[in-house]
This record gives sequence, structure tokens and C-alpha cells, in this order.
Amino acid sequence: MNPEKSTVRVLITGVTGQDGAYLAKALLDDGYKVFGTVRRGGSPKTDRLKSLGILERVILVPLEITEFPNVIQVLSDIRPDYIYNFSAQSFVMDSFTHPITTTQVNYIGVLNLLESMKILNLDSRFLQPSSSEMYGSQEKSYVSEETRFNPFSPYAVAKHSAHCAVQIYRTKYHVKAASAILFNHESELRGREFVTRKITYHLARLNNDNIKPLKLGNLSASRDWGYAVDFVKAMKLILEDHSMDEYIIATGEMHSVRQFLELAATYAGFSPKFEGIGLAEKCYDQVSGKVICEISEDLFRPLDTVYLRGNFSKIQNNLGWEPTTSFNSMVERMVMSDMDQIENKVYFY
Ligand code: GDR
Repeated sequence: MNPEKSTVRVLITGVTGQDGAYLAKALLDDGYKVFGTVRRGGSPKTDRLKSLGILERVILVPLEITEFPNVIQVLSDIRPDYIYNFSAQSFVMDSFTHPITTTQVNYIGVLNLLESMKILNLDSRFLQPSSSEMYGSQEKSYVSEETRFNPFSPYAVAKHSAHCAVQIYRTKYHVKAASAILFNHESELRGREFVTRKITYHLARLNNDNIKPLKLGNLSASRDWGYAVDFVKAMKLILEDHSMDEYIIATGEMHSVRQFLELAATYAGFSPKFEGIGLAEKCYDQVSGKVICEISEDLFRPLDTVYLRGNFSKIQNNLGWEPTTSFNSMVERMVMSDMDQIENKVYFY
């Protein structure tokens, strides 16, 4: 803990999500003063902050990111030194059914923050989490900061617009804004709508109760999956550095949903085997004969990024960051955490 840092004010929008919670913990442990925004109305979902033991240490501030007067008021009141923007509609699949809300939150929300910084003449440093989804599928090659974007979901289009807005405000208005192009990052705190946590949570329940098999969409979809705690460290480094730049945060390794499921099922104590092809494919436990997973056509996306793998050498060379948690270790932690939660009947997040 660094006493000098206790005067540094950090604002994390969307502090109750996976990344917001881990980042708040890392910053508090370092001695920073942390403000975190929660959506106005209703009770905030504070389970993740609670599970990390930091709920009482984060100063919670209500904010509706899509309302400009509210955004400028909050920034003017807090006058943060650093701003991390984790307020987002982060589920790609939902963006096909809710393209307008996705755009309002993921693009207009970012403009509201950047405009407020410009108007208030804030000297704050701002980090925008951009997404690897902006690249679309890139035929198995590695993508770098120089690769052309090819967004093909309403989510990716909104993230791409926000990414471009950050570049404009940085170069034309001298707003201190950086972006992290984040590849998929998972953890024990991941939301259950995302495929990794959906799998680990279901496997833990399947182990205990007589529930129906897990339903998944495209098992061949492949991702560069990193561990969220590692990724949050990278984002912290980006703003602690004075050069406001753009960095890919990835692992450089790619695995399919099928591989994730097979490994997770093994850690959960099953002996998984896949049989059949296409919509008839099934995964079952060779010991008990229990069906673990079936395919559902409804879970395929109208357009999906099939391959994505990132080259993280820029951040490695400039800031000395690299991922430290292996894919296997991440999957094991997620499975163990869910088995633990189910066994102890403690249901978080
Ligand atoms: P993604 O994550 O869309 O890559 O976005 P998600 O875990 O939702 O999907 C990954 C891949 O798995 C396939 N898939 C399924 N996905 C879900 N959610 N549920 C299923 O049942 C299922 N079956 C197969 C998907 O088709 C997809 O190909 C994440 C989010 O965190 C974004 O906010 C972030 O920007 C990107 O990662 C980088």
C-alpha cells in the first residue's frame, strides 16, 4: 500500500461487474481511493464486491451513463484522476435483439464521458475497454493493433464507434484517453450468460442434482481466453503509464468451446466423450452414461466471430505485461469455485 496513492481518486463505472470488481480490489490494495458507479434505481448487484471483501471500501455512486447531464454532474463532483469505463452491455448475443440499447450504452455512454471530460477541462486519464469483437473473424491468424477492424454485430459496431471516438478526443481535443482491446477474459466472477461460466456452473450442478443436460450453440467457435485478474492488471498498467495509447490484451492462444467443455468436464470429475456431428452432436460421461451437453440451434448467433487470437507483444514490450495464468489453471479455478458454491449452497453472481 502506497500512502501517496490515497490522494489519487479513481472512478470505475460499472464497478459491480467482473472487471470492475477485480480492478477495484487491485486499486484499493494499492492504496487508491475508489469510487464506483452503479445503475440508478433498484438495489445494486454487489455480490462480486462482497465476495472480494471490498464492498465497504468502494464509494458507490448512482449513475445512468446514457444521460449526459447525469454524467457531467458526477464527473464534476468527483473530479477523478483516473476513469475506467466498465459500464457496458457486454453480451454480444443480446445486441442482436437490443441493438439500440447496446448502442446507447456502449457508444453514447462513452461519448457522454469524453464530452464531459472535454467540457470540464478535466486532466483525468481515461481508459476505454474496447473489444476483440471489433476485428470480426480473421481466419486463424493473430491480430495486432494494426489489423483492420471488421465488426459484424451491433455490439462490435458500437464498441468500434467508441474506440474511434477515443482516438478523436485524444488527438483533436487532447483528452487523456487510452484504450485496451480486450480479448475474452473469464474468471470465477464471470456472468453466467457467457459460455465459459455457463459451462462451469452447469457442470457443478450436474454433479449434484439430476438436472437436464447443458444446451450450447456452436462448439467449434474458438476464442483467445485469458484470465480476468491478469487482464485487469494490464488495464491498471495502461493508465499508470503517462503515454495514452492503444493496447491489445490477449494470451495468443486459441481454444474452441468444445475444448473448454471437455477440460471443464474432466475437472468436474466426468469422463467426457463427444459423439455425433452438427446439431446431433452430444457430449456424455463415459462412466455413468449421463448426457452432459446437447446442441441447440437457437443458441447459434445470426453472425458469429469464429476465430480470434491476439498478439500482445506491444503491451509486453512497452509496459512489461504478459498473461501469467494458463488456460488449464483458469478452467480448473472456475470449475472448483462453482463446485464449492453449489456444495455450500452459496450462490453468488
Ligand atoms: P463473446 O463471449 O461473444 O466472445 O464476448 P461468449 O462467451 O458469449 O461467446 C463465446 C463463443 O461461444 C459460442 N457459444 C456460446 N456462447 C454463449 N454465450 N452461450 C452458449 O450457449 C454458447 N454456445 C456456443 C458463441 O457463439 C461465441 O462464439 C465476450 C464478451 O465478454 C464481450 O463483452 C467481449 O467484448 C468479448 O468477449 C471479447
